Amino acid sequence: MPPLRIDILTTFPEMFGPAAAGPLAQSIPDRARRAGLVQWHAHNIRDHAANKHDKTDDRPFGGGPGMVMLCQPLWDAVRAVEGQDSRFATRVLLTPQGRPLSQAVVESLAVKPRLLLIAGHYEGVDERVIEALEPMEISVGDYVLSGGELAAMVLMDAVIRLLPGALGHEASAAMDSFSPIGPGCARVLDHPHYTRPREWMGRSVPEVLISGDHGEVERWRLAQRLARTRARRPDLLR
Ligand code: 9D3
Repeated sequence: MPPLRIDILTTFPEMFGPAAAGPLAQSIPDRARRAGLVQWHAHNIRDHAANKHDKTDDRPFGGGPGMVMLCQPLWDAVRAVEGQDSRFATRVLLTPQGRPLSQAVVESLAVKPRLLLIAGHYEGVDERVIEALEPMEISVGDYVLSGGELAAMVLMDAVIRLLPGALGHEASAAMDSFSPIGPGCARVLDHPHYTRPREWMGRSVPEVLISGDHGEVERWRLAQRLARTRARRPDLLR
């Protein structure tokens, strides 16, 4: 299988660093990249600006704060970058107006051959280029970021760890039936975890976990998961 190719279009490509040394060059995404499961490239939208001052944005028609991403540089950047590879690219615009990112969305993206992520530091993108590009529009949650770049990295991390071979054997086996989130999995939070020492600053590990009774342990963990979900995330239980 050829690597998943991810292109990011942004006016701050430096935020992604070199693939081998940027913020995603750690842990699981770095191992996946080194194993040839994924490659990513950050491109500067500014390089495609056809105007005098390499402008990528302008003031909004109708007035108001902030700047609006111009149609032309983004459109030309998408066409140029998509032309670097013959495979179809799934276009994703990171925007506060997008569909909330979920594990189901992440799973749907992890099976694509190519992703084109559009992120920016601007008040918005000219609606006409969104209509022309027809990207999926995705938000990473109901809070305000300074731009879409960190949202793109969140999406990348979530997608990359799902690529076959990205997780160690142990971790991927654990995914199947015990992952607390995602379709096909129980919509419940995880149970608490403990390791050595048995007592720390006067706090003991729950007795059941050192009893050696695996059936009791599983029943206790399930009860903990349900109780925590009821208390912290009742929305997950519908
Ligand atoms: C006053 C209107 N604001 C929209 C909520 C303006 C605005 C704020 C922040 C416009 C863009 C941004 C930059 N954020 C993103 O590009 C972004 C984002 C986010 O802020 N939160 C969650 N997910 C995402 S995905 C992209």
